[in-house]
Amino acid sequence: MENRHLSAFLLFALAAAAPLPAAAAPDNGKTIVITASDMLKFSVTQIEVQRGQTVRIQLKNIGTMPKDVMGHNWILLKAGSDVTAYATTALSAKGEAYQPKSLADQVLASIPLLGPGQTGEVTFVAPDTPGSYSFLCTFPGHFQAGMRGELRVK
Ligand SMILES: [Cu+2]
Repeated sequence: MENRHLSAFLLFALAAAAPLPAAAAPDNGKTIVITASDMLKFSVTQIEVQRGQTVRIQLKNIGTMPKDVMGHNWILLKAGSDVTAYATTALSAKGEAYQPKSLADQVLASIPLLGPGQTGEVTFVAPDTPGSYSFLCTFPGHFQAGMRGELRVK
């Protein structure tokens, strides 16, 4: 009897702890799939969203080179951030996977560094302020080679 009570309790606890159904994006949500390759390019460099819209970004590293020489991430910065300064600081933040903690307050959303064949994603709510928001890959040399783009909030 004790055991039955315990199992019932455990089942309840497991159900309560179960994650919510996959990031239930509302009907007005938008999903953008971006690929990144060994050619130092994002497949998508212009994204348009409505303010307050739920946005899901999926980044796929379709390259084959090892992560430590050709990793890719996706960092979206807040309005007014200096994207070049962020990229420059990130160069020396290898220990933080090129996402400098000292500038974390400038980041709106991010997908951490991915190796070949890996996929990452992030869901966020688009800012209420219309305008242009920069995104970039901060693996050394990639932003400088053009791995960057713009999310426009309308
Ligand atoms: Cu990259």
